Formats: sequence, C-alpha cells, structure tokens
Amino acid sequence: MSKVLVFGHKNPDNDAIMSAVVLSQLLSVAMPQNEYVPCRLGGLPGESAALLAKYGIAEPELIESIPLLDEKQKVILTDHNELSQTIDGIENAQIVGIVDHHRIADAQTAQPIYFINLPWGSSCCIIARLFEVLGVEMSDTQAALLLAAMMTDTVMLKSPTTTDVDREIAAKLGAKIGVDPVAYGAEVFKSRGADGFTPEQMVNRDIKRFEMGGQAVYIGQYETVNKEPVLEQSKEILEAMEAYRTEKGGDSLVLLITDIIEEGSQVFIVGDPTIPEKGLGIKACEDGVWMPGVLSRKKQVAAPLIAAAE
Ligand SMILES: [Mn+2]
Repeated sequence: MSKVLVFGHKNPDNDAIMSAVVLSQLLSVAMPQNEYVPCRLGGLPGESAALLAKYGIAEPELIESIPLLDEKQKVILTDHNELSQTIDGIENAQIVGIVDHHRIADAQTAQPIYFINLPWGSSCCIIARLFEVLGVEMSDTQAALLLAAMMTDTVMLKSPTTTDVDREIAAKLGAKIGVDPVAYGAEVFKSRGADGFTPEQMVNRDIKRFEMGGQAVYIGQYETVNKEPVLEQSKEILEAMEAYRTEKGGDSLVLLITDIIEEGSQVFIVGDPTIPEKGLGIKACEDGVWMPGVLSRKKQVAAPLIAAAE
C-alpha cells in the first residue's frame, strides 16, 4: 500500500481544499490499494475552516515541499496542474493523477496517469461526477462540502465559468441535502468572515502565478459582498501589491477586488502594465478600474492576458 498525497494549489481556495478532502475520501473507497492523505499548501480559507469544523472533518495536513526520497512520493494534484502553482520540490514526486478545471500548462509525467480535466465551474463538480463514474455512494457530508466549493468557485453560479453541468449537479446535491444551492452558497460566503482582512491578506490569500510572454504575472482575487469599505484602503492595497510583487520577483501583479453582489471587479495593476493593460483593454489607475461583469479570474482575466502576451 503506498501513501499518496492529495493537494490543491498554493494559496488554497475552498475548491482546492474540498477537492483534496473529498477526492481522498472517494479514492479510499474506489481504489483502496493506496492510502490517500489530503493535504494543503497554505492557510485554510475561513469558509473551509468553518465547513470542516461543522462536519467534524480533520483539517488537511499543511505541507511545504516534497523531499527527495529513494522512492518518489506519489501525489495527486487537484484544482491545478501548472508547476508554478504547485508544491515546491514537485520534481521529487511522482504525479499519479490530476483532477482539474484549468488550462493545461507544463506538467509532465514519465508514466501514463489518471488525468481528468474538464472545462466545468469547479474541481469539486468534477469530483461529484466521479462518484457516479466510480459507482460510489456519496454521503450527505460529502455532498455539502462539494456543493460549498462549487458555489464559491462559480460565485454562486454567476461566474461565466458556470456550465449547464454545474447547474445540474448543484441542483442534485442541493436536493440531496435539502438546500437551495444559491442560498446555501450565500451562507458559505458569509461564513468566510470577509471584511476583517488587511491589505496584505487581500493580496496574499488567493493569488496565482502565471508564466506568459516571458513574464511572471501574478493575478490575485479578493471576493467581498461590499467593495466600498475595501476600496477606501486602495492606497494600502497598492502598496501591499507592490511589496508582494517585489518579494516574489513578478513582472506585474493584477488584483481583482470582486464584489459578488454588484457582480464585477475593481482591477488594480502594479509593475509592468503592458500585458494586463493589453489583455483587459484598460489603463492602470491608482483607484483601480471597475470592470462590470468580471467575476472569473480564469476566464475573464488570465485567459485574455495569456492571449495578449502571445
Ligand atoms: Mn477551482
């Protein structure tokens, strides 16, 4: 029996956490020849901590790097596949599986692996479907955890990343546990304890590094139910962005302050603005630029930036 570490991306969001937790549980039943250990590469988001506590589930183990061992550590990546978003020392690991809903980037393997990537709204939606594929009965707790991550990742099914499959599976899971998916999602967002965050935390808590056009571009997203008090700190936010960019050696950093009620994002840019300005069709401004309807980092920010960098 080998031990397989299962983890989502750095700066984990709720989808990264819940996909690791529930996929580990699913595989323990469906493929019991291995032991699956859910892990995380960073701090627990508030809503994830609240959900795990509510259902009495242990927090995934915090891991920082994979050491070089005689036998390579087996790992499964969830909610990411880009090397710049995964654990340090990934070259010392054997990737045996990937379950993701992002662009395919640069992961390479020596052997064929389980590689499941679908353009759906969340990794947890794919995992919900995997229960059916693998013929495993889903518990109510698993349904609640998956639905919670489906709702945060699709901003309560409002993000343009949302597909008919997401709506269908959300309705099914909601019916199973007796909740309206969107109302349930709103509760999950509230449990995040949103607005006590410092500008540093707004920048750090959900940020991803992308390599594009020979540059390292960081794209962060901070979701709130009320952007006004957040934007009063725009000067401090810009300072925190610049500090982060300098520390990490990024060429530019884009931060979205996403208001999930008003359904749009205030967009801030520091560093070399060339790729972000071209990709988004805006001019960097100290107060940020309001982009109505922009809710998805992946589809509405990362993808056009990558296209602009080519
Ligand atoms: Mn996700």
